[in-house]
Amino acid sequence: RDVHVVGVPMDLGASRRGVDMGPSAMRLAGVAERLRALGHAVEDHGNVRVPDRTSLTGSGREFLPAIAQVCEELAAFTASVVRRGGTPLILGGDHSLGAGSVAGVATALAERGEALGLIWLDAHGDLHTPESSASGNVHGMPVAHLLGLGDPRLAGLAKPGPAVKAEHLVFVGLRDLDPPEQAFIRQAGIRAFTMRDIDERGLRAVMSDALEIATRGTGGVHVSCDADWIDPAEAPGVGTPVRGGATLREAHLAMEILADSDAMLGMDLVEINPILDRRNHTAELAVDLLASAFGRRII
Ligand code: DIR
Ligand code: MN
Ligand code: MN
Ligand code: MN
Repeated sequence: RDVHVVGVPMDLGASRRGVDMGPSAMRLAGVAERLRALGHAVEDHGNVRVPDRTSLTGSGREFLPAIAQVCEELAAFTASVVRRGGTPLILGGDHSLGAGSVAGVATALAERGEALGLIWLDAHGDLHTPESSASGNVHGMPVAHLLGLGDPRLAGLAKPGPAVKAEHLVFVGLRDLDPPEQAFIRQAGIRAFTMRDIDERGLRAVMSDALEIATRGTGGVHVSCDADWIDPAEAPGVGTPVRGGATLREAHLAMEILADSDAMLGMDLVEINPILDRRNHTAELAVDLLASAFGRRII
């Protein structure tokens, strides 16, 4: 693969500061070198420009216009990479960036007449609109915007929108949904695998179903991985830890199954918060998981 890495040092979408340092943490953990060692051509394009939080006034949803500008630049990047046949790899940064990364991949696919599948690995649904969100945090909103809901500055980034149809979207790892998100999942018939599904059926079966949903009728799959889908015992350095997540082995197996599928068009690895980490453990884990997602084999 031709892997094109970009960092998005953004923490405007979250309450807690620190995920803006995620891209540095993963670079220090050797992300480019690890992927090169697997035989990929890797180019690191540096970071998308993100305004520093202290240079802005307000909080929460008031950061949406600034986030939308970052997402617009990011969408242009991922679209151009996919047009050239490359694989965009986005290092976050808070998950509000997903409204841009995924929109760009969807735009490039739409130009070939293809729909985009989306696998969202997360403890959370990220399905709020600015109206439904209690926290106002934009990292809780990217999926709604990718479906074409919410604020047009984020929802309108994919051309033609929406970026993703509900039938091509699937969640894996959910364990913390707000009531409006639960209602939306039921009403819109969104396919969602919770931690209970993983407990009961095993990761292999859940991931096979997720891939089946995201590949049926699509030209490929974008994988948006919020590090908080993994259990905080393994991944303590995340913006919003929730107990009861995927184990280390489940997370690797999910990535290995994605690699075997050969369906992945691009990937986000987001919400790494070095301030809350033990040393750089969580970023190192993220880089290990990326190696699995990009085809690392033991034998
Ligand atoms: C919560 C938390 N649902 C919110 N969301 C998080 O603020 O909207 N998403 N942490 O990653
Ligand atoms: Mn999350
Ligand atoms: Mn379809
Ligand atoms: Mn998320």
